[in-house]
Amino acid sequence: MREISLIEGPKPGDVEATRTEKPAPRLIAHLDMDAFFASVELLRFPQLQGLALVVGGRSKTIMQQMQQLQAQYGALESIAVAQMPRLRQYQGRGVITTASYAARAFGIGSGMGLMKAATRCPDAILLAADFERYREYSRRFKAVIRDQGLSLEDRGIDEVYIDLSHCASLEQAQALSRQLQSSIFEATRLSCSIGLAPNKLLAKIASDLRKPKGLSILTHASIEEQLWPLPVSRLHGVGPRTATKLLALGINTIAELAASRLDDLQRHFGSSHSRWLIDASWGIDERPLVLSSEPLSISRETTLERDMHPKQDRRELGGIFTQLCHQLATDLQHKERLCRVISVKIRNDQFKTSTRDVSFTQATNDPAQLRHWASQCLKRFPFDRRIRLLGVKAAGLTSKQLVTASPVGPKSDPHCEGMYSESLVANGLEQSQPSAPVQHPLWPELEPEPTTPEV
Ligand code: DCP
Ligand code: MG
Repeated sequence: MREISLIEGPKPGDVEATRTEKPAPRLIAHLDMDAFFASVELLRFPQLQGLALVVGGRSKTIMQQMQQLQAQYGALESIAVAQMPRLRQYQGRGVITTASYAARAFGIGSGMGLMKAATRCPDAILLAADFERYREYSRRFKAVIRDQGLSLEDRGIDEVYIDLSHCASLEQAQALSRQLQSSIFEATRLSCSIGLAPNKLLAKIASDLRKPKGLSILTHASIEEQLWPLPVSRLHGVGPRTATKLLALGINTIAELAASRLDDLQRHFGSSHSRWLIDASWGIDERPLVLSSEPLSISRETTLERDMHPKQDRRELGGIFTQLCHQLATDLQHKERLCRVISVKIRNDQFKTSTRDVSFTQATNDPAQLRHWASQCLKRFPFDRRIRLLGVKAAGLTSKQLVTASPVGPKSDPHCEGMYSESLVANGLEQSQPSAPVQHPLWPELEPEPTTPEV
């Protein structure tokens, strides 16, 4: 058997590379389910196997149509394919949550508007999302991994990092990964892809190299051959904005990024972001696994029925915003969590998504408190366009007991202790974009008075 050789490579121009002690070699697996929502749907609609299928949002029309078909045919698997809803029939503003691989061949995929997708693949079958069902399958596949005694970092509904550093060789890790794929398939009838690498950054890229049912290895030895030819956007953390800026600098591939000079990048991206970009291009990532089953954040968001004007639709928006905060508070209370960070997300009519967040020391799950902090974030948006989507997220979660026992007591004025930051978000990847807070006299006018903190 070959010994694992996955030790972090030296950083270019990094003085720390001269240090004598080597970090302990790690072996990390990134496991990602294949076309997750679509695959879960195929389990109950086997007649759609191999066809172009997209899962949309919670369209009432589609759900009613499916209920009628179920009543008519008796069982979901008996429904004639010809009778099922098609993308071309869809009218509305919903987006694709996922598309089957057959549908992706038409150039459609997650995040694309359903009506736009209909122009590319009008005959694709369209199903409404059933999030409760996807969460159940998510629990099941993660349970299979945990039942094998493996430590995992939960990264969301269909992906986890697994620590395989205990494996004596790469071959052993590969065998274990194959076995995991089989066990997950046996338990759920769903397939997944796994990437094996010395760190999370490379493991995440590796799991995407051979989908579906892939098992890929990405070590420092193969960076030149496997990592460098890829476009910079494949680095998890390089969003469309950064990718566009890099392209303007003539940097398209990860190899070009690796060959670029730190001081050149720093003129455009700032110091730590530039350092991160160079490190990432060399496959360097020392982030530890966060081996907790705790949720990292809880969020609520809604795509508005129509694009709303921040001023003219102020009352309606205020009501929707308050409702989101109340729903978020209920979610936190059900999970017995308090939060110390609130973030507000706004997508405008040009699909540009921005977030503003605020952190505070007095953890809370009180709806009025959440609304108060969310309003503080709201004040810092420029509001120069109509609004398409509105979201509120709670992060910095702690359990209620932990906070009660915490030595940090309530501050006399919890509204003066917020720390603010902001970002532009694209495809879920955040890019820091600091700027001065902009005071705005909009929806905060509707803000209810915060109640006394409950802790
Ligand atoms: N998802 C979503 N909205 C997005 C992206 C994804 O609701 N913009 C949901 C649907 C996906 C699931 O999350 O099924 C997992 O996302 P992935 O990016 O892992 O995509 P898939 O699992 O669908 O496909 P792949 O096989 O490429 O992983
Ligand atoms: Mg997936």
